[in-house]
Order: sequence, then C-alpha cells, then structure tokens
Amino acid sequence: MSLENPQRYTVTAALIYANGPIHIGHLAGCYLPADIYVRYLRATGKDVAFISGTDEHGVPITIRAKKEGLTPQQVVDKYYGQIKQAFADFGISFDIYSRTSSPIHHQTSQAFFTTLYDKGDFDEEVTEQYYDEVANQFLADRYIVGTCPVCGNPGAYGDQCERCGTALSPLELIDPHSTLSGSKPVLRQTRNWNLPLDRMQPAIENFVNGHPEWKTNVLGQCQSWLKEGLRPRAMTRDLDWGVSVPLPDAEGKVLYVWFDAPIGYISMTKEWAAQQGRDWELYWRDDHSKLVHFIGKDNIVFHCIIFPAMLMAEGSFILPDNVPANEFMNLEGDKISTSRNWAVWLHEYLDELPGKQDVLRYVLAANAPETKDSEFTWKDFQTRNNAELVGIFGNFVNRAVVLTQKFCDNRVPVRGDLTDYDRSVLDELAQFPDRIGQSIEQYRFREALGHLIDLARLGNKYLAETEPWKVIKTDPARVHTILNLALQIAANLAIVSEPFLPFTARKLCDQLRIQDRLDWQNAGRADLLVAGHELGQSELLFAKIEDEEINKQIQKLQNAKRMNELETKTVPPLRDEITYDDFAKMDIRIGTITEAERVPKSDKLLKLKVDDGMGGRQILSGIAKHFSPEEIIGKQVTFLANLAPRKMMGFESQGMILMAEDRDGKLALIAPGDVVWNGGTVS
Ligand code: B3M
Ligand code: ZN
Repeated sequence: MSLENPQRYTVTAALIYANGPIHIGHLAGCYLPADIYVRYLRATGKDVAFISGTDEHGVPITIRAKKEGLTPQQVVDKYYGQIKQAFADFGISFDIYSRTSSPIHHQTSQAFFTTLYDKGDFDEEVTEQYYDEVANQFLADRYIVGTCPVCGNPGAYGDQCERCGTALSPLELIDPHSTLSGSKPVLRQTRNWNLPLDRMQPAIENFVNGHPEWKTNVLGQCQSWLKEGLRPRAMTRDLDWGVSVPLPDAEGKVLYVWFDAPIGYISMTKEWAAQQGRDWELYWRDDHSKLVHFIGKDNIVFHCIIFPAMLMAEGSFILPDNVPANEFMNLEGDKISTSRNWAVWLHEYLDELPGKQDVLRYVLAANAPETKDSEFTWKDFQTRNNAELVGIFGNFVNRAVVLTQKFCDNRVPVRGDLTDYDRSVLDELAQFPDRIGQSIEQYRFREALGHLIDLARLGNKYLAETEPWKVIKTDPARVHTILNLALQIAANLAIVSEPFLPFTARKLCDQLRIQDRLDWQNAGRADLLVAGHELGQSELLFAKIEDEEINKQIQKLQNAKRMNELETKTVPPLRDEITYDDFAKMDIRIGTITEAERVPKSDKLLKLKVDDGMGGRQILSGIAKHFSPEEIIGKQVTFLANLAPRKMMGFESQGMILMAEDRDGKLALIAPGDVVWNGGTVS
C-alpha cells in the first residue's frame, strides 16, 4: 500500500549515464513526469526533495571514452555539463543535479558497502573470468567479442548477440577476443562479493506484493523476475573505473555500477541538504517520507528489486513507495537510437525552435508512454500545437485579455448578477483542480493534461456562448460579468498549468499581473482577481507552427537516417578471381545514345538506340529508375559490345550498358562524355 498523508516526499529521477547528450525519449520517459509531479507537490505546499544527477561509472562510460579517444574523466566532465544544461533549459526543476563522481558519493556508497560487509550480508565467491594479458586487466562482458553460438554472428558481445538478441555469458562465445588489445583472453580466478538475492527472495516478494497499486507494466516485470527465481548478483567488479571497493585486499576492484548508482540518490540528498541547512535523514529514514523513483522501463528490476534489497539489507532506510516507470517513446515509426542518430536532441530542438520548451513538454506529456510504448511524430507535434495550444488554450486566454483591454480599460471588471449558466460554469471550474491533482497523484499525467485542456475548453465555450463582443452594444454591465468570469478561469489556468507548462504559466501570470495566491489550494476559486486590478501587457502564449518548420525537421531526420545507412554500409565482397584472358574476351566500347524510350509494362527497362560507329544497335538497359529517356539521350556511354544478344520483354538487346553504382545504389555514367569516336574501344 501507498503511504497515506506523507509528511514529505523524496522524488528521484534516474541518474542517466554521462556518456552522451539527451533526447526526447529521456524527457518523456522519466524527467518530464517527475517534474510535473514535483511541481504539483510544491504547488500544494508539500515538502519535496527532487533529486537527480549523472551516473558517471561503469562500462558505458569507459566504452564511450575509448570511442571518443578521451579518458573516462573527460567523458563525464563533458557530458555532465551538457546534460545539466539541457534539463535546466526545459524547466526540469531538480532541487539538486549532481554527479556520482563527487567525494560525498564515493564516501556514502563505500560506507553502505562496508555496513553490508560488516553485517555479513555478502557471499564471497571465486569465479573464473576472462583476463586480457596484454592490457593487464579483467574484461567486462562488453569488452569481449566472439562468435555467437546461436546464430554464428562473429561480432557477438560477451553479454549479448545483437544480431539474434540472445543473452550470452562470455564463456559461451566461440573464439573470444578482447576488444582492448585484440588478444585472446585467458581465464583467471577472481574474488567478488555477491548480494544473495536468492535468499532474500521471500522478503522482496513481500515488498513487491505489498504494492498492488503499482503500475501494471512495473508489476509485470517484477513478477516475471520473481517467477524465474532471483539469483545472487556480484556487487563488485574487476574494473579500473568506479568507486573502489573499501576492503584491504580488493586492489583493482570497484563497486558494481548498479550498486553505487542508486545510492547516488542518497548521497545527492545529503549534498542538497547540506547546502540548504536541512536534515537529509528525514528524507531517507523517516517512515512518514514518501520515496518515489521515476525511471524508464529498462531500469525497473534495479529499482524494484535490487536497490530495495540493498536498502533492506542495510536496514536504516525507507523503501520506495512507488516506481512509476514509463515504457519507451518511439520516433516517426522507429526506435529512438543514439548510435543511429535517430532522435530529437534537446539541445538541437532549442536551437531550431527557440522558446518552444512548453510545446515539447506538452506534446511529450500528451503522448507519454505511460502504459505502453508511444510515438512522437512531427506532424502530431504540429497538430497539437496548432489545434490545442494555439487553438484552445492560447485562443481563450487571448480573447479574455484582449476583450478586457478593449471594453474594460485593461482592468478586471466588476461582476454583476450571475446567470444560471454562469453558475454552472463556475461549478465546473471548481472541480478541475482536484480532478487534475488526483490524476497527477496517481501518476496519470496524460489524463491530467487532458483535464487541463478541458478547462481551457470550458473558457472558450463560455466566451463563444456568451458572445461579449456582441452583447457590448446592448448590455455593457453583462459584458463586465462575463469578462470577470473569463479572467477568473484564465487565472485558474495559470495555477493548474504550471506543473505542465511552467514557461507559459509564468507568461500568463505576467499578463494577469498575479504573483501570489498561486497555490493550488486557491485553484478552483472564482475570486482570484479582484475588480479594478489592472492587467499587464497582452502577448500571445503560443504561435502557430507552419508546415515549413515541420518539414525541415522531418527532412533532418531522413538525412540522419541516410547518413547512418551510408556509414554502416560495407563494401561488397569481391567475386571470384578471373584471368587476364577472361577479361580480354570482353569488347568494351564507347557510343552515344541517340534514342531512348520506356519499355511498356516494365518500370526498370529503357530501350536505347546506341550509335556505335557501325550503324547503331539496340540495347535494353535496367536504368529506368535512375534516368529518364529525355535526360539520357545524347549521353556517351560505355557498353559491352560482344555480349550474346538476348530477348528482354519481347525486344532484342545487343549488348550491355556499363555503369558505376555508388554506396547509395545510385548509378553513374562512366564515359567521360568527350570521346570523339563512337565505337572507340576501352583499354
Ligand atoms: N545509469 C542507466 C541509464 O542511464 C543508469 C540509471 C541509474 S539510476 C540509479 O539508463
Ligand atoms: Zn546470435
């Protein structure tokens, strides 16, 4: 069960590896929902610590370093700053954004390890692992490649074959070699410390089963792990990058990255509390604190099983109350992929669509992969912006403030008697804050956002039905009432939109000139703005996005895909060797195309007439997809002149046009175009 009436909240968002820039999938999966949740909690006056930072250890960092020709330290320094900035730019309102390379983190995770060690919670185990005698180090699974025993892929990794998807262990690879030195690794004995998850299974089951309120995608993964039976897992690794194991005889060993990283939540809370003069222990050791981990689906087992097991073993910390993990967001019909550059990068988005943070926040929240994988498309981005943000939200607010300028001297007008319709609208208004809040508290952010837009819809409908722009001619006092109500709805929007659209909420507050009274507790009221209060400058909250901007983004993605295909395309293998005599048999000549037409019922063939200096000949060539008849007439070509004639689609072909094919499959003419003798030979 979830904790009732918590006194404070410790909210964490995954500590992303500092090994690359971040994209919309990261935002949608974890950071945006966490931020909406936290902003809402703050608006309701709750005591919250919103904790995140970068994960700077583990093989993902060392591999990146090798790829970029940097040291691991240089890699994490480079990406920490970039990532932190991107989150700040999109208004992700962490209380602290730190890093696991900080001294306090090393110290905290080592102390945690020592506590478990001293209590005898670990099992020591000696195993045989691959060792690279040239690089002088044990090899992490990802540093070993070999042939996949299942599909024969010669480039399978020690943990997985990416061709057939099979999970592997390094010992299963055929003909393994080290990616560090290329040498053949040898097996060496090494000692590590295991967390006995097998023995802890009953306690973990108890914990998971105590939370039937968790999301079904999360519970589903937990149950499948538990059903398979938990196995002991080593909490130390033989690696030269990470938090060193705090034991006298553990030279060259570091804490397993999934041991130290979640402890990062604790060490970062300590760091924040020290800055703020607060007591960190309240956020981790008080039973009235609610701990919530926002993550993506690939991190579920670590946050729902392994970290809770560590916390239980340690004994002095609270356990997670909820782990509202999201599924993944796809992009234009394909999985987001850093290596294939199939992504919308946050820093590029802001360069190209400046000032549109809230549009992205809105579209990502509206399509959040809450229960299953979801999809981002630029067309949908445009539609949601133009129809919902501009057409509904922006339009309503703009009409309310512009009409107030025009008819009421830019001051909140005095409200007269209310009609039944007015009262029903105010009744409805009063229900929205709770409705939105409840959806947020249940981690249903899409639904909450739907309610928010419904509130703007209510305002729009109110103006459309009361038509103040017409009534002004006959009944100005009635218009004052209408606009007073409309402005109250706008002020409410400023409050309840803040968790989702913080930049817009700020602009709206400036336009309405409201700074205080913005607590969620006040939302739903119809007296947020008092009569006579002067409004600020009006300004459109959202702007229409034209096709041109969207097409540019789509084009950019397609270019990325093409570049990637080119980069990964390999040179085709050579055919069997031929002798000089084989070659000399070919009579290759040059001629000029004098006629060209499509062959009926064929989308590949062109029927060409080639001037070969010997009276001309007909050649059929499969180039119709690359050249139109018009553009090829008059071009010089090389052709194989002594190929035996054969029939194609009912026409005789007397030879073969020779062309070069590039990596992209595009054909190019190979005659220089200025040979003066048709029928000349190629030698
Ligand atoms: N660094 C995996 C990731 O970046 C891992 C998360 C740690 S959360 C404590 O997706
Ligand atoms: Zn395979």
